[in-house]
Amino acid sequence: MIRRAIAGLLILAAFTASACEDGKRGQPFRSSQGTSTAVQENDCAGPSSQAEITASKSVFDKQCVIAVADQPLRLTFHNDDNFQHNFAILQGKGGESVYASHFLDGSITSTLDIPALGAGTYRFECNIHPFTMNGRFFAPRIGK
Ligand SMILES: [Cu+2]
Repeated sequence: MIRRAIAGLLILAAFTASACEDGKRGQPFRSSQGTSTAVQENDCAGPSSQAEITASKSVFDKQCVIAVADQPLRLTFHNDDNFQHNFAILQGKGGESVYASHFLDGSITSTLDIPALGAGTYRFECNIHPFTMNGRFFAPRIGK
């Protein structure tokens, strides 16, 4: 019985390891200046005027969101927990807040209309759980 449990754990560990490797295959995001940033998440889609994010077990399912500079972003926010989270954008860690949604109840999906932000790299976080729920928010300039 114990031996079978250990075998199960080893299989799970192998799966987890390969899943991590897959996660590193994403193309690095390039800003309009052509400089490569360190983002490695392949679920970092964009630039776009629409994005989606899920809060579950007090973590976000993505570590980056890419809007478009000077354009609003419609963010679909799924809260899979049964308690509140929110979505805030700051000028870096501990920096000035440039946007903060109200606290969003658990087990619902909300549509957040985030106003246009100037070109740059920001930080997003949940104001209630900033240490476990955060990521990078990019607003690159696209087109001309
Ligand atoms: Cu939270």
